[in-house]
Amino acid sequence: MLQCLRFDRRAQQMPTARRAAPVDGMFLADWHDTEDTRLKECGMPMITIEAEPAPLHVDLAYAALIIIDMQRDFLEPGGFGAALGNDVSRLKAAVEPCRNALAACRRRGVAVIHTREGHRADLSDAPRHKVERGDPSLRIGAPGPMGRILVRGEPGHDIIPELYPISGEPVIDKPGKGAFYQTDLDLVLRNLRIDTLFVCGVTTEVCVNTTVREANDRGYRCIVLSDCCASYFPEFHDMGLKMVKAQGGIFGSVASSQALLEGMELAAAA
Ligand code: TIU
Repeated sequence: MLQCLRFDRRAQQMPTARRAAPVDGMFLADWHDTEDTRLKECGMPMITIEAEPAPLHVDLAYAALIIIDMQRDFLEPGGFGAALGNDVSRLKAAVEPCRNALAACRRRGVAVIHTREGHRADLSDAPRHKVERGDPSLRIGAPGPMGRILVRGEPGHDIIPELYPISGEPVIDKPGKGAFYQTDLDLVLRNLRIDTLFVCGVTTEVCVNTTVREANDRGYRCIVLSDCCASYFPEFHDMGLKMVKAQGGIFGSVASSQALLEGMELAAAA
């Protein structure tokens, strides 16, 4: 009974055209309306989040936290990030803010999705020009201290312990930089009736930016959590965020993890 009351109230507050994003001609919020198991999470309110270029109202029932590629291969020495010549310690700054955002979303029942970049063991899904970059002894598929570089199932491919997925959190394995390319992410989001993504992960200008652009073109609203993202190049991190929020939010919005947490706390206290 509670579930129905809650759903009715939200439906009254938000006309379909505003609460739903069109995907392949379908409105997300119309997706199996009557059998939505996520509406069992009665503690998910409407929040206001201080974001750039403008504050946003977000219904957490239709939002997901997506954590992009927080894998050992990018964050720890000896992995793919290091093989590309990068100082992997630069990515550590995002871990604690991500952990806080993840904990808050888990507490409130907000959907959480993780992604991992990597390839099949036979590299049949790895484009030749991607594999052939850099020092041959450090390429994708080469042996390293965390197993074969950027290969699925190897220790380096896995998500760092601090942000490890728990039961019920989908993990999307992707062969490219964008999380929608050759994956079932769009299908998973549609089935969860998600229209807004809080985006975290690494690196800001590569996989985060590519995913945000893909999501934007598919009708999802992206809110990039600035301190939950990081780059090997601080200037690319800054520019990557600027590119998202420029021109009135051409690809989405940018907010701090603190803004998300405060938005949740204010809504919970109201
Ligand atoms: N190299 C780099 O900055 N990033 C990647 O190769 N993948 C992701 O961003 N995940």
